[in-house]
Amino acid sequence: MTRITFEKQAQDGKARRGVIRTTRGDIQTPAFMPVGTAATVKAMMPESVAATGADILLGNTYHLMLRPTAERVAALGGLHKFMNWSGPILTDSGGFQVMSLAGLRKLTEKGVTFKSHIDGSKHEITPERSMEIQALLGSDIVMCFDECPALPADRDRIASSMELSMRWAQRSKDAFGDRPGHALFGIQQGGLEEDLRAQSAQALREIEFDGYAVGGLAVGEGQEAMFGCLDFAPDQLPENKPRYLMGVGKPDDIVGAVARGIDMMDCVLPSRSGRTGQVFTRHGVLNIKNARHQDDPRPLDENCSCPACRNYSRAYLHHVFRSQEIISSMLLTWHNLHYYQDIMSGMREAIASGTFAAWQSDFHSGRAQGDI
Ligand code: PRF
Ligand code: ZN
Repeated sequence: MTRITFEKQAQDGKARRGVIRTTRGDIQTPAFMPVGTAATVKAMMPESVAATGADILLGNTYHLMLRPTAERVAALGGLHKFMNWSGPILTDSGGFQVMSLAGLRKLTEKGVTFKSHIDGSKHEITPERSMEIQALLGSDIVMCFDECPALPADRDRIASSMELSMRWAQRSKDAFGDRPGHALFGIQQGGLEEDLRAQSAQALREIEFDGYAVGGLAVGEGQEAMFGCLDFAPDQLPENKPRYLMGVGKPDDIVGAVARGIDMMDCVLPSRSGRTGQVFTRHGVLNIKNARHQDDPRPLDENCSCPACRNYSRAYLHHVFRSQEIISSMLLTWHNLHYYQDIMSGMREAIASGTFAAWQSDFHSGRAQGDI
């Protein structure tokens, strides 16, 4: 098989259930992609990440180009071999991470120059260089190089940024070339404006991509505004290709995005929160640091089948968190990733059986707003 394909198997309202077939394995959608920024999902062995139910990981151009460098990863056999993950990998293109992490940045028509957040050294990413790095890494799903303004921003700023991203999308496609077995995804921009989103979608459809991302959301606008945009943005993208919402989100953001026609998402939240003691459960969010857990023999979530919930009490997890033991990050990350994948498989089953609305109201009922 030489092409990455998407097959939509069922639809319930706007929610879609499908499968993306790659040479490294199938991705069941809606899919949640754990973030493995620096060639590791922090605190997790790759086989443990797979055991949570993840079909695909996300990696980052920005981090890997700085350390250990894309050339070194390529010389060592590519990112899959380097990090011992044999499933598909999607890589982000770098621009978004430059804007959020790098010091001293300069944006031109050509690309972006910046200083490394690690050692202050100077680097440049252009659409062409981003394609080259992602090819060196051996990424299965390559993202276009784009620019993402923080919100709120002036309409003029959002429009000119979107237009630049569309010129970069064409340059990304030209530089990507024809690489059987590897996919290139375009990224829609345009802030919260329906007409700018439509223009962006039209430009991307003309270039033609293997999949389409909704970029530029979850950058400070809040859930209500994000959902407002997701009420029209996914509909502007091709119906027969995967739609990926970048960098989202909390469990209720993910459910709301799938309800609006999104097929793929990624977020650091479940893994990062695992390291800071924030635990996601079907009843709401729990902070294991809280002293009220110190004598509690119950598991985090009695309905969860992850190792943290099967084998350990809240009291133990509280103790190892307070003692800064490494197993705390391992167990809480495992639980959070397992919970996220439970949500995804629950949604996939509900969409397939035409019961997504009921699943959604069940998901929202009995969830506390504050700490549980
Ligand atoms: N573009 C890219 N990566 C991203 C985003 C984007 O707009 C976002 C926005 N939520 C997260 N990651 N390339
Ligand atoms: Zn669990």
